[in-house]
Formats: sequence, C-alpha cells, structure tokens
Amino acid sequence: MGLQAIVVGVLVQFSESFSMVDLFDTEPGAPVDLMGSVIWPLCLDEDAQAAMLADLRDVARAAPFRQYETPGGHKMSVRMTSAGDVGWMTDRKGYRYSKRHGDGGAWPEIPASVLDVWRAVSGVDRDPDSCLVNFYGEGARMSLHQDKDEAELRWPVVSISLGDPGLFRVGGQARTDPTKSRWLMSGDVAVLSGDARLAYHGIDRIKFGEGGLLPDGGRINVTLRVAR
Ligand code: MD6
Ligand code: FE
Repeated sequence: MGLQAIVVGVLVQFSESFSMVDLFDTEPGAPVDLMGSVIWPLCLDEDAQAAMLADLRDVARAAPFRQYETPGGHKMSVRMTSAGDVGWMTDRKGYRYSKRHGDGGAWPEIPASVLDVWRAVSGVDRDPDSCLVNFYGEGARMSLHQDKDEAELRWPVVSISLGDPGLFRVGGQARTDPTKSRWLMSGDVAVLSGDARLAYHGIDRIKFGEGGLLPDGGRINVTLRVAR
C-alpha cells in the first residue's frame, strides 16, 4: 500500500532524530482500516510517547486546559487546550478556531515531536496550523461528531493517542450510518482523510488508569488539522 511505503520511508529518514519505532525489533503495526479511517498501531514507541508528553506539558503550562461549553450549553467532559496559529474552542456562541487562548495570549507553537508525526503519516506537504490537545480524566468521553469547522475539508486530520486506552467509534458521513469500534492505545495514530474525512467518530469510554504513561491516569489525544 502506498501510504505504508511512504511512512516506512519517512520512518527510516526520521529514525535517528525521532524514535518513532525501533526498527530492529518492532515495525510499526500494519495499518488498520476502520470504516475508511486508517489506524497506525504503536506508531510511537515508549520513548517517543514520553518525549511528546513532556512537550505537551509545556503546551499546557503556556495555555492551560479548559472545560468548554457547547453551543447547547453542555459542559464537555474532555478538557482541552491547543497549540498552533489557531486553537479550536467552543462556547455558547458556537464552535470555532480562535487565535487566542482563554487568558488572551497567542497559543504556543506546535511541538516538533508532534509535527514529525503529521509529516510521516498525513501524506500531504502542508503542515497543520492547529493542534488540539484533549485530556480525558475518569469517565470522560466524546460523543459522535464530524470535524468540519475547518476552512478547507480536503486536508487530512491526524490524531495521536497517549495514555489510557480509548474506545474509538467510526461510522460514515451520516450520523445514523453503521459504525465500527477499536481501542486506541498509547502511541497509536489515526488518520481521517479522503472519503473518511467527514466520517462521524467519537470516544465512547476510556479504560481509566490502564495506560501506564500518565502517572495519575487519563488519556491524551492530540488532533492535528489545517484549519485555515
Ligand atoms: C479522540 N478524536 O481520539 C478524539 N478527530 O480523543 C477525534 O475527535 C478525531 O481521532 C479527527 C480525526 C481523528 C480523531
Ligand atoms: Fe474529531
């Protein structure tokens, strides 16, 4: 498959500076198709996961996690922050991308460790301008949604999972289409592109405390997008 060839090629290129996978004892899991989305199991090894987690802690220090409210007035159970030129947010006025975080400052830069993953798996030569960081504590979930707040929907969306397992559900372009589910593990990367770009998807639940990467439990998901 073309994408796998590209990823393996880029992995070889990056393997010295970016420990995405230990090519000597494991290869990245073969890509898994889930209703047209592509999941790369264990794309990041434990060292790469720990390095990215440290970078994300810096992001959260600059722009603290917040619990946003949906336009319908529901508090989201997931806590969010962002990096990049624009960050995704929501309040009573609607879903949108904002140049400033809650304290009024610009968002921090997207960490290089995160950009490397986009460059390896996105299949496009344009970098993302927005990096949403989701934190799932005990009981947090994300209901079925489409990613469609971006100006141009032809760019892929790449997401990286860290920490506790999360049950990822993907369907079609209609909310009522049949769905399939798979546990996303720490280090897994999911790509929504092509026909799956507008697929409904969500996280039904997490296995709190079972991941090992975060000492106090929880799941982090990093979603990269070209928003503008
Ligand atoms: C999550 N992921 O894994 C939520 N969106 O916590 C997403 O909403 C998502 O995994 C677009 C593309 C891939 C994703
Ligand atoms: Fe999404």
